[in-house]
Amino acid sequence: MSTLDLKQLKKFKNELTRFMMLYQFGIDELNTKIEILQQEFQYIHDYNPIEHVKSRIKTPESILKKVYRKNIDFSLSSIKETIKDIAGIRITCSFISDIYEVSRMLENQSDIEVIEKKDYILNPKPNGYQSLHLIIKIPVYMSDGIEYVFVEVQIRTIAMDFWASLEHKIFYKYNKEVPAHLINELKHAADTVEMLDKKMEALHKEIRELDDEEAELESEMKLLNLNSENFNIPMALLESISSKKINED
Ligand code: 0O2
Repeated sequence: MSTLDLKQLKKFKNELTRFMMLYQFGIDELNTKIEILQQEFQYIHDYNPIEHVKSRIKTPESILKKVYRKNIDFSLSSIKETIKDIAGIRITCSFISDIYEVSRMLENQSDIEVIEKKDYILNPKPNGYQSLHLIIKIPVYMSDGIEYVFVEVQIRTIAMDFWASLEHKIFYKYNKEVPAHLINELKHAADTVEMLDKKMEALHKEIRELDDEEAELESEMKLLNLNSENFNIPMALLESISSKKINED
């Protein structure tokens, strides 16, 4: 290999490394945002809507395959503009309502621009696939200025995730030619996932309403209303009265 070729190769390698680093930084930034939301939500609502978060960056081979498949111009700038899922984050939630809550919290951040939103929960794919997909654009602060990167965010429940990972394995095991009976079984399983998610959501709502009622009752018990004025009843007084009552009984 000539010195010139080597020099060019080294230059390209540096450019490619910087290109891939941008996506890693984009993911790091988004992970921090998600971590903050999780902690704040836990503190305010005493509840964490996110079960787990996974992230990945497409390998250069996988990017190249997409470049050929989509017939994209072979330059880093056009790849950056056209392939919007080089960086991906998957957020798994317990309940469907959490998916929309997490999505809303991310969409409301002023440095996040939502480029595309696909709601495969409202409109599942024909095979039964469900998830909420967002393509977002976020700024990455580099030493020589701001660069914007796209990140694909997939938000789904644990049950949807379970289904999608099995479907993915089956799809590749059969080299994308899945036998008809398995396609049918997967669709049935997806219907069960939908039913289970709805049932769990209803149970969760019922329990939370019960918690709210109990909390309301407890705070009401601590107040004494006299002449339209509220007075706090000291906790020690309440406790001594109730223990005295138990002893008498
Ligand atoms: P990987 O390895 O997970 O990244 P695109 O081809 O991405 O430009 P498309 O297909 O319209 O456009 O995007 P869509 O529908 O938003 O889906 C993108 C990703 O969602 C996929 O990425 C999968 O991760 C997931 N996905 C979509 N449909 C299905 C499905 O039927 N089953 C499963 N298991 N996952 C699905 P990649 O690039 O295919 O793969």
